[in-house]
Amino acid sequence: MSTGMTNTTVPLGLGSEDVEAGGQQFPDVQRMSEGGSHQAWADAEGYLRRAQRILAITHLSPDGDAVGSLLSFGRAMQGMGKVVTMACQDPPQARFDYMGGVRDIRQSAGEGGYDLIVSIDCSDVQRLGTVFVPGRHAHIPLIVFDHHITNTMFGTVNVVEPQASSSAEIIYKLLRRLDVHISGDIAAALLTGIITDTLAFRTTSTTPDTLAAAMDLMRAGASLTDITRKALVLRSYESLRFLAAGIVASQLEDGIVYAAITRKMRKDLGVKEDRGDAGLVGTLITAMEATIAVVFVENTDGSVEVGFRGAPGYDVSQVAFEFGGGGHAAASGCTLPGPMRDAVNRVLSRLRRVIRER
Ligand SMILES: [Mn+2]
Repeated sequence: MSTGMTNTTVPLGLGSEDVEAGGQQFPDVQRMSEGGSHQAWADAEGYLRRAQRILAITHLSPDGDAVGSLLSFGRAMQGMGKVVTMACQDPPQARFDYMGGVRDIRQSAGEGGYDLIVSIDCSDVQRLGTVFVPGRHAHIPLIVFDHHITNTMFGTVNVVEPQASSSAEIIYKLLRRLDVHISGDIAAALLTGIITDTLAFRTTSTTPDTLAAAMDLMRAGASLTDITRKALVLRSYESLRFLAAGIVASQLEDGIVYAAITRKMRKDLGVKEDRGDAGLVGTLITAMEATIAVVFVENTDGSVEVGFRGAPGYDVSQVAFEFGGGGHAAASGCTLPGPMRDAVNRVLSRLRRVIRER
């Protein structure tokens, strides 16, 4: 689960039909298949085997699943003799430096001459950020590998499996299909994606297939304890203080626990950059009284980052999607324009409806 699932360019208030129409931006390339169907897998495999120069992109504000899936995919394709550019609009956090090659991830597509683009862990085309330049890239076949239920199916081929715990689990399956050797580095990157998106095998998305993949990756040399500590447990002292202040500032009303972190609060805490919610929303949903947790963080530009968590039985993916974002039933996010007060009011009134209608 990522904390900052955002979508800054889809205007607010779009109905799902509008967003789906927005997904059809590749008129030059016939859409071949959708969903994680046999056909989609076969088509994806065909494209990957034929490709020579691949641009692989993951989402902005990359989390462990984004970084781990991108790196493992990139390394494996390089192992198959392909030229691969791995790209992400925002550089990965330093905590992921233990993964070999994480500094090879570039912040733009470069010149390229690509014959294939691969999107990993992105639910819509906006999540590709500035790396994807429609004028230069829209005519190139695009394969989408993703597990977000809100995926808009924006690729030429869409391997979208919402039941998968993580995109890393899908990439693992891909590498097994392609019969590529899974080195220790690739295994560590894949296990990072699985561990971070399942919060160390604790989410409802964790299945026997997830555990089987993790077992196989441990056998290939990935350390469960080391990765769990580095990718999930350790945090900076600054973010610990942010978390504490957020918990103190939170309120509980009708099963909704929420916190609004203003620019002033961030300044007082010494948090200068826009760095998400430091895990605050994931902490708030651990309150027994909470059915939904939501955190609002005011960005430097005045926009408001919103993160949602739902207790089992509550679906927060649809709410985020309606506000132009996306995600999973249990974890989702969006970005709203300021001011903070308006963003809070709009979201809370919508969430109260979710609770009433359940
Ligand atoms: Mn993911």
